Order: sequence, then C-alpha cells, then structure tokens
Amino acid sequence: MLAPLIRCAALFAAGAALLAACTGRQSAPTETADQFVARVNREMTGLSRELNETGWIQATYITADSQSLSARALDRYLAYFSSAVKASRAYDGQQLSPQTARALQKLRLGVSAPAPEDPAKRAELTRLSTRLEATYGEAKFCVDGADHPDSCKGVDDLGEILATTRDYARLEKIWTGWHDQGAQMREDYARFIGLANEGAKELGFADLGAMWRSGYDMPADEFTAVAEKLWNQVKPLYEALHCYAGAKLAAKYGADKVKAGEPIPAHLFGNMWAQQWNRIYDDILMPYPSVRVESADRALKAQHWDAVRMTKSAESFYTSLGFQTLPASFWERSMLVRPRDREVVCHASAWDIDTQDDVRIKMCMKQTEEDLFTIYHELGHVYYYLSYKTLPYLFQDGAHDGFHEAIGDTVNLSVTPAYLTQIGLARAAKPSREAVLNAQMKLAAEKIAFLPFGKVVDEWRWKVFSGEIKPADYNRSWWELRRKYQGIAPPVVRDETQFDAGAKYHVPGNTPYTRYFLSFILQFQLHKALCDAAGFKGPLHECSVFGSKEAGAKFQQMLAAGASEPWQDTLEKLTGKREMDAAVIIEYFQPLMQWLAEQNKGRSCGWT
Ligand code: X8Z
Ligand code: ZN
Repeated sequence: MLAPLIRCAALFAAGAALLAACTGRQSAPTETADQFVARVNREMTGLSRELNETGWIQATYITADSQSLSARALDRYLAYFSSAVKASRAYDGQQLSPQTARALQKLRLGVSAPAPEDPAKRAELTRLSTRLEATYGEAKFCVDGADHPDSCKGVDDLGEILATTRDYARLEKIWTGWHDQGAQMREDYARFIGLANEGAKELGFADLGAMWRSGYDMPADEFTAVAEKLWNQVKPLYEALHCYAGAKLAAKYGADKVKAGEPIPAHLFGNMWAQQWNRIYDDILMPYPSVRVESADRALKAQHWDAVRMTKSAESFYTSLGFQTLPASFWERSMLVRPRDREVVCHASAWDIDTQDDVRIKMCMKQTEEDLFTIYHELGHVYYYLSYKTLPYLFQDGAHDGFHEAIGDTVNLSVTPAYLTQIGLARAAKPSREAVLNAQMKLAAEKIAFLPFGKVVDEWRWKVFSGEIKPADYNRSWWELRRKYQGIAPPVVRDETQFDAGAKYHVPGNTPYTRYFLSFILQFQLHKALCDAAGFKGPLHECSVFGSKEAGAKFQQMLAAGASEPWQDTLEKLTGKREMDAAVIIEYFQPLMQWLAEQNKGRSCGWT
C-alpha cells in the first residue's frame, strides 16, 4: 500500500485527513462525513481539471506524448477515485443529511471505467483507454487504396460520402471500409473491459453494467424495467417507420437488394450506423416532394455560414431564452473545425475544463444542417455546465445523463421550419397537410429511427460486461441485437476477426449510450413543458420557444439544479411528472403515424 499512499500524499498534500482516503482505513474516520465530502469536492475539482486539460490535448492533438500525459492524468484521477470511494465506506450506516448521503452516492458512481486497485492494472487500463480513443480518432480507410494517401479518410469524411452517395456498391465499399477499422481495437477492448469490470466488482457492483445502471436514483433492476417499458411504448412507431423506409429503399435499390419482410441492409440509410436516417430524407423518404422545402445545407453554403457563425446562431437561441453569452475563452479555446495539420478525435463533444467558465466545444463542423443541429446540441451541454458551476463538484452533473443529452435537443425541437425561415436558412413553406407530413417525416427520420440504436448499444455492452457475451462472440451478438432491435443486417458477411461495435465512437470511447435513448424520449417531455411555459397553444410540432423568457426561466432553473436532487424531483418541477414517459413523443408524431398506417396497408412489415 506504500506506493499509492505516497502518490496521493505527493499529489494532493492535504494533510492527515487524506491518509484515511488513501489507505482506505475504515474505522474511526478523522473527519465528519460533511468534512469528508467538502474535501473530496475540493480535491476532485483540481484533479478533474488536470484530467480535462490533458484529455483535451489528447483529443485535439493525437500524439504518443499527448496520450501518455493523458493516461497518467487519468491514472491519478482513478487512483484518487478508488481511494475516496473506499474511505467513504467509513460513513456507511451513519445518520447523514440527505445532501451528504447523495454526495457520497454520486461519488461512488463517478467514473465510467473504474480501475482495479492494483496500480499495475490501473496503469494498464488507463493506457488502453487512451489508446482506444486515439486509435478510433486516427482510423482511416483509403477509398482508392493505400497507394493513394489523399483518398484515406476518417469517419467524418466517410460519413459524409455515405450520406450523399446513392450507388449500392460504392456505399457497400465505404461502409465495409470503415467497419473493418474496428478490428484493430478488438483485443484492446476485451482487455479494457476485463479490467474495468474488475474495478466495478471491487467497488461492490455485480459488474460494470450494473454500475452504469445504478446512476438513475432507483435500483439498477428497476431502471432496466423502465428502459424496457419506454422501448415497448415507442416500438410500434419505429416499426411503422421501418416498414415505410424499407419500401422506399426497395424502390430505390431494387426488391432483390431490400427484401420485403427482411432486415434492411445497414449501409443504405445515409448514416454509418443506420442510427439516424435524415440524410436520406430529401431524396428517398420525403412523402410529398411537390411541396419540398430545401434543407438548410444549400443556404449555409450559399450564405457562407462558417463554423463560428453556426455556433453564434446556436448561442443566440440560448440568449433569446435568457442565458448569458458564452465566455470569451470559449471562442479562443474551442476547436470548431478539423485542423489541417494534425490528427484529432472529430466526434463532437462539449468540455467543462475547470468546473467554472473554461467551457469548450470540440467538433469538425461542416456546412450542413445536420452539423447545425449538432452545435445546438453541444451548446446544451455547455449551458448546463455554466448553469451548475456554483454547485459542489459532486453535483456538477446532469439530473441524470439523459438530461444532459436532452438539453440541446430540446432546443433543437424549437428549430422548426418556421424558425429556420426566420434566421434566413429556409424558404417559408405554404402551410398544408403535406408540408406537415414532410416536416414530421424529416424529424422522425432523426428521432424515431434512432430509438432502437439508442437502446441496442448498451444492451450489447451490458451483456458483454455481465459475461453473457464472450469476446469470441462479439460480432455475432452485435449483429443479432441490431437485427432484433433495428431490423437491419450487415451488407456483407461479418465474422469474429472483425469488431463492428468498435466502429462506433462510444464503444472505444467507453461512453454509456442509454443516455441518448432516454434523451430522445425525455426531450419531447421537456419541449412540451417549455411550450406550456411559453404559453403556446396549438399542435406541439409547431411550437418554438425561441425568444420566450418564461420558458427560459424554467429551463435555467432546471439546469441550475444539476445533480443536486433526484432527477424525479427535477423533472416534476418542470413537467409536473415524476416519470419518463414516451406518451409525448407518440402524441407529437400522431399526424405521421396515421399517415404511415395508411401507407403501410398491404405491405409485409416487420422482419424475420
Ligand atoms: O454523441 C453524440 C453527440 C455528442 S454527446 C454528438 N450523439 C450520439 C451519437 O452521435 O451517436 C448525439 C446523438 C447520439
Ligand atoms: Zn451530447
């Protein structure tokens, strides 16, 4: 135990009290629970800053050095985390104030991959974690072969090709080229998971999945049931959309390629993971092309909206609700476009570097409507960070992780066709039933299509963590689940030399994914509540709360609460309800669902 002790003492030099934390001595704590929580809040604030600063450099400048520095910062953070959790056990069974008890509970769930206590294993885990992230960020497929280095592209460029190409064979080539990149992460991932699982077990969880599912202010099993209930509520919506999309894709690519009653080939949806289908809306899914409204893509290019202008547009939505403008450092330190001279992790993310005002976005923005929505999404995270910055460190988080993901998307639900017209990015559509159905289809392609994917990623990981899925079955089980939930199949035969789950950022990045599933349902509940606060009367899909200070005030109040209270309380204050409920998303899409029921008559829906 000497090494970690010296490590902790040297690092944080917090005096005698720290000894308890570092040695995990559990009898007779030298400080009260309140003192302990206050100290942990203080010390973790400093440690997280170091972790974020090195993490930022690693993600925006991938080199051996930046990986090594980031891995070491992670190592220190995880060491502190494990010892603090252990020390917190000294307060088990004591009468604690609700706030202190909650802080201790938050502490215990504080990382997504806890390390085993053994320092050598911890160092291995941190090395693997940074390497997986870097490998994903650097992965490239050379479309015209390795002899043509100019044709070697990362996932963002490949994704753009997939979104805009309509040639079956070329799509297959791009899809396969990217998915083959997963293979190099397979071994690292299996080892990484083994270590993180060991860490979770040492903390008293059955496995890492149980730890992830414990972050929802209810027992883990109860949460599994909640997620299942929500999925069953929305499943009919998805199945109707799937049926319609299958018929449209069959018309486009041929009934021999997209067979009725069978899973749809995964490379035809304009998205690498078939998770959102909005990029095939314009030319394949749009119900009424005669009343078409151009997407904002063309206007963004024609009017030379660069990344800063797109971000300013998002900022002005938030300020219209009463939020502050972004700090000057945000503009100085963010990475909004892909730098030309170095490797970066392009997957969009929002950073809270110092738990105060140093907030940043890392993104490789393109002039597309999709990326416009993404920057509105990312600023949702940023405004959450800024809103809860005065809370203690352990409460500086979303009410639950689905809330964090839902903020920007709730705002995006107010980015209606009318709003896009208002900011000069779209032509006004003549109001008609057809125009409503077009708009609903476009949104459903983004929001409804996503739901099974939002569920499936962690469905798979939970089974991997519990040992039900063994490394030898990674790929087979991945595709079984994707077939079951999404009704899709790989376009070519995949085998166990590959690792297709690894071709999705959040798997090597070890970001839990159920948050997005929850967010996609929750954001409709939040949107409805904000529309009510804004005094909006009319069908929900027409509501935009842009400029409403009343809605903004309620929103801000929710954000400022962070994770300081059970999410059920937070939700109730805004919506009057204590449960996540898919009824609102179902109500929102009623016009489309009725239309789809008509359209799908006589089709053989579902898949074997
Ligand atoms: O990862 C994201 C955000 C960053 S939190 C861009 N999303 C998920 C994904 O891309 O897979 C947003 C939607 C789902
Ligand atoms: Zn997000």
